[in-house]
Amino acid sequence: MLDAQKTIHLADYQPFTHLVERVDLTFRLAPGATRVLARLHLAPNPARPGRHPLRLDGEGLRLVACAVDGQAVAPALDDGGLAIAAEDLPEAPFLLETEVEIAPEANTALEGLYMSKGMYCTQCEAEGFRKITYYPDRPDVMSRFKVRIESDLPVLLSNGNPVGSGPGWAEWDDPWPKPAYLFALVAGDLRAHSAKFATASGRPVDLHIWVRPGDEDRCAYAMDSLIRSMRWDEEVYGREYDLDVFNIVAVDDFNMGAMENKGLNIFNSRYVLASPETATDDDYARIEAIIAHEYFHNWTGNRITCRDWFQLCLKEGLTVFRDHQFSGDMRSAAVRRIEEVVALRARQFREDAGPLAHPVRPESFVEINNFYTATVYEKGSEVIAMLKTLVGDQGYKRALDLYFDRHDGDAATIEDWLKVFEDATGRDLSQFKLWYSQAGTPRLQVAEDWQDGVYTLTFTQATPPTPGQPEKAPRVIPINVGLLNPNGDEVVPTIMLEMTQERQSFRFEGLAARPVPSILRGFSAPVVLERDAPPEERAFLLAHDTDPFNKWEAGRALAKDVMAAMVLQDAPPSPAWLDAVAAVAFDEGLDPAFRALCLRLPAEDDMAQTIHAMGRIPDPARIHAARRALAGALAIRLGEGLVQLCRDLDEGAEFSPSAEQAGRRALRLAALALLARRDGGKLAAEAFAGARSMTEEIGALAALLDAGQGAAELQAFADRWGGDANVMDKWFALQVGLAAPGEAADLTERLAARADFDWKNPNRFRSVVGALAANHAGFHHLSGRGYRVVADWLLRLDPLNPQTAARVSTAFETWPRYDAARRRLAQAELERILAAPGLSGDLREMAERMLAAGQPA
Ligand code: 0A1
Ligand code: ZN
Repeated sequence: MLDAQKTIHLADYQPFTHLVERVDLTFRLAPGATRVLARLHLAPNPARPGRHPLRLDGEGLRLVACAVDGQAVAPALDDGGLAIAAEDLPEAPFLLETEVEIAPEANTALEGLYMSKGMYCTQCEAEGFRKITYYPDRPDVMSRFKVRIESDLPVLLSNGNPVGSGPGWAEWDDPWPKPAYLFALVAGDLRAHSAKFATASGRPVDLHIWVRPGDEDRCAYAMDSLIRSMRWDEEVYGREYDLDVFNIVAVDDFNMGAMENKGLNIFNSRYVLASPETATDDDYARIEAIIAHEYFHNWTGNRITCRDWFQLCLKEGLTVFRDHQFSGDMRSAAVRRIEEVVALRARQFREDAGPLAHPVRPESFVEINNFYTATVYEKGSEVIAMLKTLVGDQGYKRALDLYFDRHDGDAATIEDWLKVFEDATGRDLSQFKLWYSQAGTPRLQVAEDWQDGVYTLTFTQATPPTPGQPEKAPRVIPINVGLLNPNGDEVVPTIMLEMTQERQSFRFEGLAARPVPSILRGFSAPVVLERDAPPEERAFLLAHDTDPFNKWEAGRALAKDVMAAMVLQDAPPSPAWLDAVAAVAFDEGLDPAFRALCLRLPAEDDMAQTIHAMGRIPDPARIHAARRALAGALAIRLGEGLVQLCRDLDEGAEFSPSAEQAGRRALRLAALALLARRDGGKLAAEAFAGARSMTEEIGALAALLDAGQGAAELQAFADRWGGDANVMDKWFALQVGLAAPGEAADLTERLAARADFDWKNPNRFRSVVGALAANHAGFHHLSGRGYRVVADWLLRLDPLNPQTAARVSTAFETWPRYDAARRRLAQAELERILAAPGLSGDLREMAERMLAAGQPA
């Protein structure tokens, strides 16, 4: 199976040979030998005329029995599934019954049916159902599922509505046809946190969040987020929930964040459980966003699903876009937008600039699990944001209404999606579609001209080559622009310039003075704006721009200019930048959350990306030193004002996870971290000792570690939280993330030797190995130890959990950016991975794609 890596192509799509009209499943649960009985009501698919054999996917199953219309048959079996010859099948509808045996307790890959701390659970997206039973495991085969679970465990859950239960059994019926990837089953000794919801049309819904005993009191925020999500989807998209119950289950062993199984969402417990003592403000925001995301999938993903996995962005891009809208409505939209863009640049722009770059809708893949990427999710969402900007709010609403009307119950494509926009708005989207097929981040250059009262902006777009795509055609780029007078007044409020050509000019007439342009407001397109603005102009926009995103962006661009000059020219920290940031930091008219964002320096990896894009080779050690020096200079510039900030913001009010309080805490902690560089961590140590929330506790600890202090506090933290895995993950990640470049790899190994380093748990693995990969200067240390330690752990994890190993391996995706010595070291580790006997297909595909960047084009 592992050697037969097959590339799958979008162009080869064909409907499945058969329809699955109904499915009845019975599970007899036992850890070492679970029996799965499947009754598939099949019929020839009129979309595939002629007689066809029946080929079902199945992996790692022991077939016990197989019958067609009650007659035993012996299908052909191979590593990928079973086949029954056309001659052995009726030409009319028929019943296929199979019985298989599987061993959930031996399933370490966390895909299919597996066990986590005594509880059974499933993960079927993308192709996990084939590890449960023989089935056409593809999203365009939709069917009605009835499930019977037999087990002595007290809580037995599946999709849909409960239809019966008794001692040792329960039955579930899902009235909505669905693909197998949305199937779910959970069985365990669980406790519920419950609530009731009435939909807009009056349907009562029982809501339950199921957790391990003892965790019930940490579900309130997730439940509140769920209820707000349900209401929001009704109010904003007119989408109601469609079952009598909605269940969420928290599990500790989970490869991803969460999963939208119909009526039975399964979550990584870190995105459900929260209390002020254990969860940070960022955790609360993420829980709110992920609960919303999974809930929103009920319409965008479940009721309308994907025809094939190439269309993944159809559900993911749209659902991310919807969860962004939701979070923007629940919190400060401006602050959320800035955070989205920071994440987009850190993850998606990075991916787009390296060997793993691929289009939002890829055209081929080997292992679909490797395509749950920032490009499909985050860029997929940005593409929809652009569509909305182009067609306007009303056009977007009409298109979405048409999408739900026209495609409810379908397995749809990007063509279907774009067609509803064309039909609803009359626009031709053929050029826009390039956003789905062309990889790479467009670079946008701007030239200005001011003559006789006419101001002209001329844009030029170009997209660098990406794997398999040397040439790119110009795309449609909505560029939101506003113009300011030199006195700071806005003379032209935001307008959208629609760029469609490689080079294009836009004229503004009737202006009394040469304006200052504010370009790409709200980050209206996922492009890199290349504009060498003088520092005074950036400082001016930071002080005066009315668009909050661009106000922040001006400060960010200035910080990057300053850091780049420090790294490349040994320049000192620029006083102009220090003054500009000080003005924002102490401006009480601004939202504290916004001020905190302005105090956050660009990340080291982001700087490396920027320096690389300038055509220079980034030196991780110099970037690290420059960033620290810049923070030190800022701490001195802000002076005693920092103490005042910490005092003013310490209001001691009762804890609330509100965005308003979180913003104040963020600003206070930013000030505390800067102060720690000057007072040796005195105030941070006090803050740690008196912390009333996890945000403060971990924030103060971070400030201490960053200032080279905090050994005692680190120990105290572990003593206090040793029994809580989700909290201890923070403890591991924090130390590794903040370790000095030369110490990060050794620290990782020391921590990995601890008894509580349960490396088979994906959260724990990521909090240690993933944290080393994210420590830019530590991972890229010239000793090669960072690369070595990460590669060692990938090789260790791969045989047990290939999916998580493959995801963490993206640490290496930036290797082509660096100098020859580092490239050699990284390349050697990738080659070592590829040479490993028994390597999984997942990790092999990643290593091969990353190494291909070293080959001449
Ligand atoms: N569809 C889920 C994420 C998810 C994707 C793949 C998984 O296994 C390979 C698991 C979960 C979401 O978007 O939330
Ligand atoms: Zn999703």
